[in-house]
Amino acid sequence: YHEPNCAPGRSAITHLFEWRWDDIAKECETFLGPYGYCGVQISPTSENAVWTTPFRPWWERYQPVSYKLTTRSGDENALRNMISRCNKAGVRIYADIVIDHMSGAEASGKGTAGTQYNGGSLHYPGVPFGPNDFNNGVTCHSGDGSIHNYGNPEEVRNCRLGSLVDLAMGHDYVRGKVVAYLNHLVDLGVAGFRVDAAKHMWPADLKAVFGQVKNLRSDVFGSSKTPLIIQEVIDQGGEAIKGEEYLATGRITNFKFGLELGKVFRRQNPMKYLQNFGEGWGEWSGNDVVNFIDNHDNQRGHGGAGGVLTHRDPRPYKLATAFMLAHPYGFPRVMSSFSFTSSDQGPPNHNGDIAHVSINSDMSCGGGWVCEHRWRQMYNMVAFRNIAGTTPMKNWWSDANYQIAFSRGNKAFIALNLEGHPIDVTLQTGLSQGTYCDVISGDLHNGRCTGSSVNVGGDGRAHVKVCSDCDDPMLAIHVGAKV
Ligand code: ARE
Repeated sequence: YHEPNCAPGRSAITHLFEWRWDDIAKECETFLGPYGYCGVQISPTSENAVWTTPFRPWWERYQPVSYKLTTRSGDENALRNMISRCNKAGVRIYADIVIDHMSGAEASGKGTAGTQYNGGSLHYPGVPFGPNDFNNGVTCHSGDGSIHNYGNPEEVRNCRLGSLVDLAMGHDYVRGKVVAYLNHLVDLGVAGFRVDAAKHMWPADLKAVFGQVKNLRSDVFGSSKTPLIIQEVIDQGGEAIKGEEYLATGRITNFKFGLELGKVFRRQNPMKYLQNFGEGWGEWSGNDVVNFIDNHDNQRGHGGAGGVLTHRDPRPYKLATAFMLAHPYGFPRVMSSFSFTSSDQGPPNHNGDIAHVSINSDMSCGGGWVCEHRWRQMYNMVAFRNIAGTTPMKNWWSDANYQIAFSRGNKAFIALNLEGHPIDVTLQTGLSQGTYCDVISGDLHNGRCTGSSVNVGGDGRAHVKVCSDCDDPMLAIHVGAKV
């Protein structure tokens, strides 16, 4: 459950938040495959409640009403087609699964596939689930049925998150329906799951569920491969429920990571302390985590927000993301957002139908799609990570509080600067003699660097210059972009 199942040589995923399935298919073929992304976390695949007040918020997708595969991103055929095209392009798909709960108790009507449901009376005939399949006053003791006290694990797991009606995952019948849903996705060719609200389910119940999920398709992944499981457990310290409780069933979302790097790249904690970042900072083992700078919740003030960097602060955000991708610790996820002015606002749309992503001539996106994953500083660092592979961090250098550099063995080298003066010094890069393109300011194109370049001498040393008052105060070179 910890193995990402990437195609060989790939090592980072992106979350294409609220994208349509047909756009993701195209993105796999034209961009993600060629530029070396391992895979995509997609938005929830199950039929959800349709909200009109507020109008079609992004979060309606976190309110399932059945396990039919029709959502605003497309229907089952579009999903199947996308997964198979992405797999052919060498890009894996990780489905966001919402299995802790169904819709809000206040919601009723028809879902995105046209299925009737009623949250108030706990009727979801599309599954079917009924009143006996949910936690109730016998299992939840919070008084009003919702979670208030995160210090009480029983309340967090048996009561409702907000008003979301809470499935009784201890029941064999409920487990069976969830397992069938997950096996359906495995049959379509997914490589794994992001498990929404995992913290709100008992670890033993998750173990029982995933224990019954079949192995991945052998025609795509080889024999006896299990899905990658990314459990959304928000543990920033100080609560009763610990990330550790979930490591038997896969990786967990590392919310400490973005919080800590947010502080560093906002200049609230010296960058030079990053020398032993990762496990050395009290975070979980690298094999147990998925790391990210921000996610679809905390970038807009929902779950676990506070202090994280987002695309709205592009300068420190690009530095933090480059550090994440350059550093060997953990498995990274690059956020890909749509722009918004209110925290409920859904994706770009026409009367509620999600709009296609438009691509500009410089490869960036338009039409309200931010596409951080298409920023050169991001995708070139994905290639840097792929090239670095498993080579350890070496040649650490730090000078002032906010100037650092390190290499990944003899494969790649990066320098980052947030001081008020440039880096202008000769450093050991670990690389062999030659001229390398700085992949932050440009690319290797027709045997030449379109941005700046670095000359490494026969002794591995190079004169490293990094500006201080520029947009991208960093430099990165690797053996894949050697002139
Ligand atoms: C919406 C309304 C609610 C209403 C509900 C039902 O906002 O008022 O009761 O609908 O009608 C997303 C949105 C929610 C939205 C929900 C359903 O963020 O606003 O509710 O969709 O439409 C906790 C959980 C964590 C969760 C975060 C948001 O532990 O699992 O809250 N994150 C996931 C997803 C979200 C999604 C859900 C779960 C629900 O990533 O996108 O919600 O499926 C501390 C704790 C955290 C806690 C955090 C916030 O930091 O440590 O555990 O996170 O506070 O309470």
